Amino acid sequence: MIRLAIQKSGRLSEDSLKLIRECGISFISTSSKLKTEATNFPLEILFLRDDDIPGYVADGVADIGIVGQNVLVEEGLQKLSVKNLGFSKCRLSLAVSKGAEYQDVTTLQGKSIATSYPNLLQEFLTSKGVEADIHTISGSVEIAPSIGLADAVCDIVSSGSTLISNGLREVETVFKSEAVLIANQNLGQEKNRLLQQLLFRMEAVQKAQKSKYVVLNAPNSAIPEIKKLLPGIKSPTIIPLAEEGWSSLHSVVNEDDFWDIIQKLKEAGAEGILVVPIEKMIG
Ligand code: PRT
Ligand code: ZN
Repeated sequence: MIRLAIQKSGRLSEDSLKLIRECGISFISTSSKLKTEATNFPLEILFLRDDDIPGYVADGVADIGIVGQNVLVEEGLQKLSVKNLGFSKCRLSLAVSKGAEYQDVTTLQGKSIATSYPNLLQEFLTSKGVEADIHTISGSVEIAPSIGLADAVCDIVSSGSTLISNGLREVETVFKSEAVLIANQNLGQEKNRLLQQLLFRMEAVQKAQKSKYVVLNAPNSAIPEIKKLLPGIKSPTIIPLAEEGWSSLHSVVNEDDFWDIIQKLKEAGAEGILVVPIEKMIG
């Protein structure tokens, strides 16, 4: 049995649960529960506040966990990180009042800055040779300048609308973050084996999300050109159609190149192009 800690309720919760389900692991989740057990994998899930997850994993109360890099690094536990998970992306940024003068980070020399991330901020300022007065507050950081508590703030930003609606202007990125899988460093053989199984499944899920399965019809004369556009996992599958001189081609394309490839396929003579999501991709 391996014990996984995830956030009970907040910005990480939904995607953490989704990832576990996409790994083919079933469990009954009730929002009031503190823990639950999977029905088809030796996994127990603990529901915690995100700030407690790195410490619990470091101490072995939980074996593995899902948490934002911002919290992990702020707590000085980045050595626990095992795998980036690609969701809950955000940045820790410095912001000043909209009308305030700002040239570069040296503008903050001697100023006061409110934040919930004093360690990340201190490290950033030190690297820039700036000394400022850091006020650590646990919430509602964005209102600090308007109530006269600080000259600037250092807070988590994703869309940027919270800063704008509080009359603030983002001026520096201090740290970029996404959700990560973390693990205790002395898991032992059995738990490590289960962790490797989970990692294998997570990788298959992530690969599949980045790929699309493409099916198309083409005249046989267009196949050499189309083959060059569709590398697939090895090479495309080609199946003859009932109609003489035509074939069906099946392949996998990367999400990043997707629109570009579809356009070129059409130009090369492809017809009836179907694009299908892939659930899992192994190897
Ligand atoms: O109760 P608990 O302690 O578990 O939760 P929490 O309130 O401390 O954390 P939560 O759920 O807000 O965030 C969990 C994690 O999600 C963070 O540690 C980040 O890694 C990540 N994340 C991603 C964010 C955001 N996006 C985000 N936008 N965390 C916070 N915010 C907040 C930010 O603090 C600010 O108030 O959203 C506001 C800014 O959002 P925009 O879109 O207006 O820029
Ligand atoms: Zn928290």
